[in-house]
Amino acid sequence: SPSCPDGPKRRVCYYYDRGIAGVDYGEDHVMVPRRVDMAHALIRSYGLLGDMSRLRTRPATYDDISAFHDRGYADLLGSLTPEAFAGGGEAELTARSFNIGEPSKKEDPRSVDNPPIAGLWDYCCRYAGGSLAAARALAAGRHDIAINWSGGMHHACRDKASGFCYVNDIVLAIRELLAAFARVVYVDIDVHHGDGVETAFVDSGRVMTVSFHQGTTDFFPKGRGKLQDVGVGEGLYRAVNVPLHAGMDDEGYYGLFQPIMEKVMEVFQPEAIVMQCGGDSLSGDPLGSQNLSIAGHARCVRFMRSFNVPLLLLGGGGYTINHVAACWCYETAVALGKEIDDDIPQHCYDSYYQSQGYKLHYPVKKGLKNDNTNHHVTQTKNTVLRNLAELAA
Ligand code: ZLV
Ligand code: CA
Ligand code: ZN
Repeated sequence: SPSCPDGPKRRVCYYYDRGIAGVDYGEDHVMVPRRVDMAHALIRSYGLLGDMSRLRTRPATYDDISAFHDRGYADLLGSLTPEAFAGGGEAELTARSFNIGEPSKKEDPRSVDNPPIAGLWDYCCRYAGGSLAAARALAAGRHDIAINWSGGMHHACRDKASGFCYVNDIVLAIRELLAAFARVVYVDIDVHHGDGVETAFVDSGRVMTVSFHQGTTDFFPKGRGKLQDVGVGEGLYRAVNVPLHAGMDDEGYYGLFQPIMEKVMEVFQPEAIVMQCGGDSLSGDPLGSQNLSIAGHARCVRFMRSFNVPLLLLGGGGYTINHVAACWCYETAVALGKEIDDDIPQHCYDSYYQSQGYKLHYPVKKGLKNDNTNHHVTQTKNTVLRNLAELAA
């Protein structure tokens, strides 16, 4: 029945907008929005579209976006074109002041994290509109799980772009959920720290943010997400950070994720969950150095689903596009409570999966060094659980 903890059925709604697939960060950029189109094509080829409602919505508006973002920044996003930027002058200077088109290494065009892409405003309004509509579907009680794989842009700040993210759809969605639910948990399994979301709610007693991430020296976003960062004021102990070394495997990851999220749910009693499912924590990612399999990544999604609390699933990072698409397709099946075949059906993108033998579940790196010692993992877990116990007291 729908109400049992790991019950097979949930009412799932799904947002997909093909206007996002063609967005181009630039030839040398690692972020490829087409991966969402690839995930969608896979989801369709497995016949999963028939098991979910499709969320159709208008793009987010200027007012939706400026509910969180600075108006000057929203104005810039709404007016910037690649042509105006390339013309130099005022447009370029203003864009750069908001961290758009700003090379971190002078004269190296590849060092631009946040390029002034064509159709920028439209792109932002579409992925943010999807997350807002998903949040509204949960708030209205129309669905148990809502999915937007084009969302999850966790680095965007109130007044600047960061880490490939321009508008923070997660913050917008959480604000929407707070109109209906007393407390919301945010959990982030992208390999990067969810800094934009943590900052937005760092002093909130109603939002608990949890990020698992690579915390090695100089890893982006540098200096954020330390074990000791626990929130402030009303938000004290309501920010949770789980920094990891390179090479984490499925077993070690779940050994942290399961007890920490169990405790979070127990002490905070959220009425809704938002999960950022960035695929750059998967084995072989060119930015991350973790060693998770798709099954290991999805096991975290299945665990959050088992609480039977309204659940918003979002995308995020992930830079081996065939791996990410396979992962988000599998996680869509997990949301639906369906097991799907490992053999990828024939479809428009199937040549992308040749390197993984046309299987959904590709093998993790065998013999990769795991820099997370048992001692370090135990210490991290105990520190986090001790902090969480402060909320129960
Ligand atoms: O997956 O970048 O490290 C959610 C997400 O979490 C940096 N950026 C910046 C800050 C100073 N540095 C170096 C500048 C690098 C600029 C070019 C790349 C170009 C090619 C390949 C990889 C990168 C790159 N950029 C790797 N890591 C970065 C990070 C940003 C990571 C954002 C993760 C976003 C969507
Ligand atoms: Ca994370
Ligand atoms: Zn990431």
